[in-house]
Amino acid sequence: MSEVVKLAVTDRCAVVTIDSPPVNALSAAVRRGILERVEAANVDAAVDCIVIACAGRTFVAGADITEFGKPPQSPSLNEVIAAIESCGKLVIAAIHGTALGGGLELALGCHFRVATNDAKLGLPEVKLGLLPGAGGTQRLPRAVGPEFAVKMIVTGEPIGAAEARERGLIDDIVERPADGAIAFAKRVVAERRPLLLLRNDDSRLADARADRSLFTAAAAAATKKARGMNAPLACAEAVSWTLDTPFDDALKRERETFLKLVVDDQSKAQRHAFFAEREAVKVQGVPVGVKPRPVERVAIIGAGTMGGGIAMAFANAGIPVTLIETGEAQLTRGLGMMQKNWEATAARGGIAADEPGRRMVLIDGKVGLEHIRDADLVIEAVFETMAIKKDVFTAIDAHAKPGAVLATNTSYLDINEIAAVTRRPQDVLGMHFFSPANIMKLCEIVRADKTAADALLTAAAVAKRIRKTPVVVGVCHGFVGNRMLAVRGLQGEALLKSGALPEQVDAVITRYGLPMGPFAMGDLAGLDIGWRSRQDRGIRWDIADAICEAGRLGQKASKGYYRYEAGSRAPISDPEVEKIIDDTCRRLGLTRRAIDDQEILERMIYPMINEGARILEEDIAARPSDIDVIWLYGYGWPIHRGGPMFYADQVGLKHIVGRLEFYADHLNEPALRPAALLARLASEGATFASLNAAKSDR
Ligand code: 3H9
Repeated sequence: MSEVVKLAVTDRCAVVTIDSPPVNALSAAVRRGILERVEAANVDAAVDCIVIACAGRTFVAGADITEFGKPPQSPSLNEVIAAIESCGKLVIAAIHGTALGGGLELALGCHFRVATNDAKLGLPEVKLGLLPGAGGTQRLPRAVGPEFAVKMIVTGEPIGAAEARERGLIDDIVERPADGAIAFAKRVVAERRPLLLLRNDDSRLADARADRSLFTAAAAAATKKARGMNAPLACAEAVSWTLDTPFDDALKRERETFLKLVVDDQSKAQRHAFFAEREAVKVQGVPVGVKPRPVERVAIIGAGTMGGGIAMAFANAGIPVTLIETGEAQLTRGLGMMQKNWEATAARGGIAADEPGRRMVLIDGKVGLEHIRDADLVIEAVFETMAIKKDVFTAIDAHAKPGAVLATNTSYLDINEIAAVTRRPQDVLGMHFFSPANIMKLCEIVRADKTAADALLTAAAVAKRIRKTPVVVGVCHGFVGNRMLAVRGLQGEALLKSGALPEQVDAVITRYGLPMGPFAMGDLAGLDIGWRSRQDRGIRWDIADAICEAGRLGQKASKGYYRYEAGSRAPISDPEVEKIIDDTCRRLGLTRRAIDDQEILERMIYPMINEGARILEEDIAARPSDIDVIWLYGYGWPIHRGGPMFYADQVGLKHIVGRLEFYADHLNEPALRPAALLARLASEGATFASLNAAKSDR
């Protein structure tokens, strides 16, 4: 019998314990083990009831995602659940940690469910581009009603034990899962409660069956943000079958849909993103045994938009912060902005009403750099100018305690140069947050030439503690994300010169799935930032510069690549912009032509992939999947497209190399020639996925 599932009988109760670290996923061995143990307990005359519980940190966190796409092995989860349902003895799930996906479906197949107070329950399959494939779309609506079930399944968000109890998803909250379940089972037996299976209980469906509009409205609200994704719509449709399709037929249709989605590119992309995120946090090139330094207090220098956002991220995770400014007025403004921001979240119901106050207590505002002295980690978030950064780091070096990790939030600058002004370059690195820093998940951890391994691990560990996804990158202008963004920006400018208009380029990018096109994004950020940076580096972008020279600096000037009505952020096409583009091109002797959407997509995205390949050649990023994580969590790359490098594999590297060669020739742009790595992978018929596998520690 399988070792990953154990059976012990106490007091006429069989406890089936799944023990398959790290998260008790339902691998073939676990499924087989559950089936064998339940069948054994069922025929044991000394057993009246069966408890299904888990060892370790969590109840079953779902199907084993690594098995998807491989040939199915029996028994299927549906078969395991069917065996539980037909066994005749009382079966109860004892939940702690998380009961997710197939884990919750397993529990829904039991007669009763109890959970510890801190447990979380949900069906997050949609986040992997799937629908629950083992009865979840049919049993959850029978437990909590179809309107709430469709919300849970389409968003994939779990609920806590208290809400699960209130909604009827669990029957009791217990202190210790297995003991609590046994006690609950005994009460059920003593009270002679009927053993009703969810598959046979349609009571919660009655209202929506009588008035289908109740469900339709809930499904429409839940799928509103589906934006080109297949899974949310499939989830909603499957839940609707509870209203008109017999249970077993619906189960069959659910299974068919699951099998269709699991081979869909969108699900493959979302599963790639799941593992890429987890791989990214494994820092490469760190000797075994190196440990992160302890961090209890953090100092953040600069209370502007970035510094304030970073401070909020720490306070959100309960970590005290000393927030430092150069004067009282700046400090008061910064603290005021943070308070307002939290209060707005509380007003929307995002956090409890008393949370803004509790979080503000964690922020200690101070004037003067000497106040960094108690901090284990110092994060500098001042103006993006090398001279200022050097001054600040000289002062940090003078005041920070020995062993403190010293981080700069620079987006572009050379961290080796910044580290060189200190007497401790081994403690200096980059922590590049993305705006708004309290929301965006990405943190590029920039390893400079002399950064010590334990300092690097400290920054990565701290980023995880504040619920960011850390990705370690090397030093270069713009690191990974902004370096690729700059390439896209340059191609945007080139497309305008060829004949495209900003609104056409932006429409192609948003249709692809990014939240904003490059020109609307430029207007939002302010066009003067890039203009100034180009001037500093002696670079000219004729159209972009002409737009700025016309006083069109973006939303703040009510005009940039678009015009904006007072009080509105909605971009409106502006003939004046087209005239600036035409005039500039005429002055340069360029003839503009009609550009189709496919050319725009290729010229926007393939050069980014090419730059990604160069970044890998230079070891600035450790794995192609790290680049994907950066774009997914720092720039809103659509999750169902998996990131630029994953997308490249889907399109085919040979095709991309061919198109880059074509554009390099036709546009006379040598920079578009395929990078050596990209050309090599394409010629070998290899993929970026093969590089991921080669570099993975798995
Ligand atoms: C499903 O259930 C389909 C069904 O409808 C049935 C159809 C028939 N499989 O996240 P962590 C690994 S779809 C395989 O760092 P945490 C993970 O890769 C599934 N592996 O821990 C990592 O490995 P490594 C629905 C999995 O404490 C390690 O476990 N369920 C799985 O921060 C630790 O993970 C979900 O989508 C899995 N299901 O968070 C839940 N889950 O150390 C997915 C995790 O080698 N899981 N691993 O890098 C999660 O959301 C989080 O892992 C969880 C723990 C919240 C459970």
